[in-house]
Amino acid sequence: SQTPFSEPVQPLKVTSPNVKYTDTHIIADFVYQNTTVSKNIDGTLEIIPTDTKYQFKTELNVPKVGLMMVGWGGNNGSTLTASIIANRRNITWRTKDGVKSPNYFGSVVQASTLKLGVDANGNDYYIPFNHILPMVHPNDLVLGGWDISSFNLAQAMERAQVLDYDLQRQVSPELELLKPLPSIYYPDFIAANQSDRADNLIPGNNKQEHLEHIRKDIRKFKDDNQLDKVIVVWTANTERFAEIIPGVNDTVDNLLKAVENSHPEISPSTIFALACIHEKTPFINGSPQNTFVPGCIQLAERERVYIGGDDFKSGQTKVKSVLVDFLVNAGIKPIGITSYNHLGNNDGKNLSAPQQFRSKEISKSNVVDDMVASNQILYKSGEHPDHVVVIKYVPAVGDSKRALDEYVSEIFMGGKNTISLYNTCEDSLLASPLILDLTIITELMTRIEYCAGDMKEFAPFDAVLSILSFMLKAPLVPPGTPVVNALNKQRMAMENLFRACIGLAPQNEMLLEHKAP
Ligand code: NAI
Ligand code: DG6
Repeated sequence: SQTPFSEPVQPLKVTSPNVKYTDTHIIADFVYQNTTVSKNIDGTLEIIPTDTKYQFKTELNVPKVGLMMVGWGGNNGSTLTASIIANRRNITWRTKDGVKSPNYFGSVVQASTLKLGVDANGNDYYIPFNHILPMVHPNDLVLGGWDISSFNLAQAMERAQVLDYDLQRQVSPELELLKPLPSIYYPDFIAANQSDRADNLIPGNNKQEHLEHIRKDIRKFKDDNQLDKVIVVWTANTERFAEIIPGVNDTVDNLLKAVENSHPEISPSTIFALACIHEKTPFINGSPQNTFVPGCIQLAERERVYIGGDDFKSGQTKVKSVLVDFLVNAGIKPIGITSYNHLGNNDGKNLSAPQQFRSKEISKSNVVDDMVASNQILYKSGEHPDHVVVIKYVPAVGDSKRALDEYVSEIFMGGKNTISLYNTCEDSLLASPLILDLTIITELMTRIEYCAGDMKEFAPFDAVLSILSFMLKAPLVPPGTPVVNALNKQRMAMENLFRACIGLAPQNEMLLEHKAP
């Protein structure tokens, strides 16, 4: 098997009676402190601090992991593949601004740090995010996937027009050897304007046979590359929403029956998700459509296979999930949020069709709900800011998306505050690192188990991986549980869970050592 391209990272050793190390695992005792609040009949609050004991067991060995992308030949898929090769081989390239070298900027796991604690002088001590627990390095991922377009990855990279020519030139020979597997194409689910690239298709119209075909592809990829695990990420075109029809996709049995009957409302992305679940392979949806119809979520829960989604949260929405959080927490009341985008890549072309735009409009529109609901001083029950999302296809700007936002807020004594933002960047250079974060954190989660209450043995987390929310616009959460959109809370959830796995208390910024030494 292939020698890893990355340097191994020594696992952290925490000195604490709450943490045990074996040759293969870290086992940490953790007390989850919370507060339950309820309202009495007389309107007073009943407030009870709670302590729940957990044990977290994390496997230390980093396995050999394959990443299979659906839509591998698209802008994100080709950009990520070329960039990983550039990083692996440390390829530098010339631009009019000078010589550039590869990096993983934009990846939380690879390019951000987290505060571990304080040093002897009380100064913050930061470590790379990916040192908190052993994680797979992107350079070591074995890449593969499917596309309805037959372009090899070199042609796909050229078509995407994202990376500089001098870099393309150098990675092309290696990319030419990579060719997406044929995929499933149900024309009704993506824009009609995509039909001219659909020349790499699994034959026939039988959806059960398509599902079996994808299962076989995953198994073969795993065997051929001697992989321990595969993670599949949907970075293919945005599909229209599937209609939720009782008797068709509302339960596991109905959904599997509907696939057998090739029901027209079963989308390609749902077929991929089902194939992955059957193969015990985590599946992440980077687009906005409702791939995870109720029957699909139920199957993932039943089979205990991780799923995550929906829709990469890259630029405009990430800023929104920071800015609205800031405004509302500062006691300022956003009343109107207007977001325009225009872009000229194939994603923009696909989104120029009304049904595909509608999927994106939905995922971009719900992102302020939890922040609005958190402040009953500013917003009465049911009150919500006006929120409008516009996307236009302008081929001339290519992958360089423009995002214009206006936030109008009500301030002190009837005043108004207007913030305008203008953001330009290559869309795929923001989205590609998110594919890595989603893959790496999902893989890590497959190595963490927990035990609490009267559980007799360790078990995996809920199949719906809400811990991935930081990277996703419309986070999928276990049915009946709250959705968190605020970016800072999403990051805290990740950091604190991983801290708990090595027996450390959640991060807090009280800095008592400086205030009350
Ligand atoms: P793209 O249009 O360049 O790539 C999508 C690829 O999927 C194409 O190569 C297409 O041939 C392929 N495809 C379509 N249906 C397929 C199927 N059933 N099976 C296999 N392949 C299929 O789009 P891009 O820019 O790479 O984005 C991919 C997805 O990620 C889009 O849905 C987009 O909305 C979403 N997204 C992108 C973000 C970004 O910043 N680039 C951010 C958030 C989400
Ligand atoms: C136009 O909105 C195209 C979309 O695919 C977005 O570029 C993508 O969803 C990123 O959106 P955001 O809001 O996270 O920047």
